[in-house]
Amino acid sequence: MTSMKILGLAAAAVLTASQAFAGATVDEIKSRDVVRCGVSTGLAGFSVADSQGNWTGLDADFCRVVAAAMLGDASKVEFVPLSAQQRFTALQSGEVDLLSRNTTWTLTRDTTLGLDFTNVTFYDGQGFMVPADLGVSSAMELDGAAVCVQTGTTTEKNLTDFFRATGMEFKPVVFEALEESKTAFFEGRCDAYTTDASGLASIRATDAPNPEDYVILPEIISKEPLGPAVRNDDSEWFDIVRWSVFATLQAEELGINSGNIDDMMNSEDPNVQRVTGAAAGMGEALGLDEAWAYNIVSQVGNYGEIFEANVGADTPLGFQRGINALWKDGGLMYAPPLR
Ligand SMILES: N[C@@H](CCC(=O)N[C@@H](CS)C(=O)NCC(=O)O)C(=O)O
Repeated sequence: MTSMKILGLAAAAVLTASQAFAGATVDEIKSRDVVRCGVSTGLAGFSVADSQGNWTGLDADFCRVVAAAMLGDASKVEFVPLSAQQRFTALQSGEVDLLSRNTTWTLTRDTTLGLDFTNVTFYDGQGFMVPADLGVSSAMELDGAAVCVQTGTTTEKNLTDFFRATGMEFKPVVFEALEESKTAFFEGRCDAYTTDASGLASIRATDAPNPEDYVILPEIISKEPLGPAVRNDDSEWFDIVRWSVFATLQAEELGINSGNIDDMMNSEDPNVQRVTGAAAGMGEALGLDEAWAYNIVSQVGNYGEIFEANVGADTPLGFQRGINALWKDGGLMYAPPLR
């Protein structure tokens, strides 16, 4: 047999194996009629449940975005709260269909855990929070500090890197549960608390007995691009999640929002028509209804609406868009062409 033929057979075998899996998650979600979405156990602004079990937050909304695209109904989400330590096993074992849980996209997670990151929904970076009466104004003054940190996170690793790189000493005080780590910090068992800057703002605004008593230090010691992840065995599902997120960005870029999308149905602009579904083809390409993006924007909103409602200037977190602005406004948020 020529080497060409052998190669050809090997390629065919690979194709058959991947075809067997293509769409398996999609089929399962369709028959179950609900998307199982892994979220944090409770981080205001990102994913937090109220006493009725209603989840809110940017990560929770991206679960809804995917359900709207896939099932035509943003409410068809089963939220599964997961600690940092539990999250990847829950995805690998099929307990959840996707993670939308302040999870950082890194090389080793992408390559060794059998998962793929689809997008970045929030560009973040790691920082430190200290009690104001510690009298520290820079992370460079933390030599010898006891630092509260959650295990199973990039946070834990960056913390070690930062202190090694700066030649300072520290004592990690490690917790699996977010709740315990916060309690320990607010009870004064650590000099500093470290996590993603978004998490620090959330914890300071919603968990501190008095937010004014705590200071977030200016240094950002890492890159934490946060976004959804799926198992790497179903490219159809991967595409649906990825393009659902992109649709929220494309809608914002075109000025389409939950309030005006019905009027936008009459637009003559082909770019707008591909989002509203007035021009067919995008839904079919994804194996979805042509109203997939219409359902996302009308039921959940465009990216800007999701950002402002959960973490924006008028929320307790009070974030400016910053690097999370659209590319045309000087930020990093960019969707490839929806065409
Ligand atoms: N982005 C980092 C950290 C994510 C993380 O899990 N942070 C903690 C501290 S804010 C958290 O969200 N905990 C929520 C929970 O355990 O439910 C990562 O992906 O490792």
